[in-house]
Amino acid sequence: MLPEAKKIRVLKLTIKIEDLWKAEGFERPSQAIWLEMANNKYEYVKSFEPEDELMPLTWIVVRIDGHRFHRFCEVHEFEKPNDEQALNLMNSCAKSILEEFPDIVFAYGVSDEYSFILKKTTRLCQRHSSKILSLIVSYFTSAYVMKWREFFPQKELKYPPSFDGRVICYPSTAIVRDYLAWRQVDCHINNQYNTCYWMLVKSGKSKREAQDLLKGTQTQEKNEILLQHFSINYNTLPVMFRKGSSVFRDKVEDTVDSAERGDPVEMKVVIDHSDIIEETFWDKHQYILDEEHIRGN
Ligand SMILES: Nc1nc2c(ncn2[C@@H]2O[C@H](COP(=O)(O)OP(=O)(O)OP(=O)(O)O)[C@@H](O)[C@H]2O)c(=O)[nH]1
Ligand SMILES: [Mg+2]
Repeated sequence: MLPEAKKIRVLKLTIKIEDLWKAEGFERPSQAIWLEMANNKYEYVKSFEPEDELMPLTWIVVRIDGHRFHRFCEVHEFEKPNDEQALNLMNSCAKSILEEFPDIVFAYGVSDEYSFILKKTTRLCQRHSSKILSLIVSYFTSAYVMKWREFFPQKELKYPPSFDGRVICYPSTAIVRDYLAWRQVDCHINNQYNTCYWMLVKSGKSKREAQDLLKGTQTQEKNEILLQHFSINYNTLPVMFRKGSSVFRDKVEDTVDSAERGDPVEMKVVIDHSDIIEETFWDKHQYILDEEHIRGN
């Protein structure tokens, strides 16, 4: 449909040209033909649209990140440094995305960010970058709003959250594994720092004092601060805080009934907090990033 302003312009143009047609003794063209001619005249504007088809046969990674979530978390009084319910809400949105888009094979999330990996052969949105990105960002954001009450029944959502996003193509599985390792190392570094920082602040230190105390400290020293000052063994903190969250399809436990019936193994989307840097996870779930398997589909 043409917007009103455009319709009026087309109509004015029609009237003027109609006079010319009449003066030359021609029949008045039908409105449908006229609109088609007008459309051809304006169609050139499409040539300004950028070509944004992503490289074929590359893993597509979409990373979304909460926009100004520092403020969003303050306004909604999230627990510091980790709000379990807020993280569960993020995970639930990611799970919905995997359930909606079969070509997304894996997702990894921490804090206010989530990365989604699309299989190499995906033809989702004909691999148009801006379409894929806007689809995932908008789906995640509306899921976040829709599910808010489920995770925060006592808290009002005070203003609309928003997420930004980017798309990156990786040519090999090894690089995708490194990408995920990078995000999980980041999760560890930030979580360890934030846990120490907020324990120091909650115990009465000023924010500046806490920052100064932690400046230049290594992993081991931070663990010692936690143990000596607060009797906290970092490794016993909830695994979701330390390792982040992975979302992927996994085999549902075989039931006796289904095995007896010879049913095919059912896959369902699960949320997990494994170490995804080590081989163990990938040995167990080879099918997730298996290119041969993906090509066979
Ligand atoms: N209290 C609390 N804050 C959180 C939690 N998860 C994320 N945040 C906040 O969200 C921020 C995420 O970091 P960034 O993405 O770098 O910061 P941002 O404010 O979202 O800024 P932009 O992404 O650049 O728009 C953290 O610095 C925290 O302030 C949580 O579980 N609890
Ligand atoms: Mg953010």
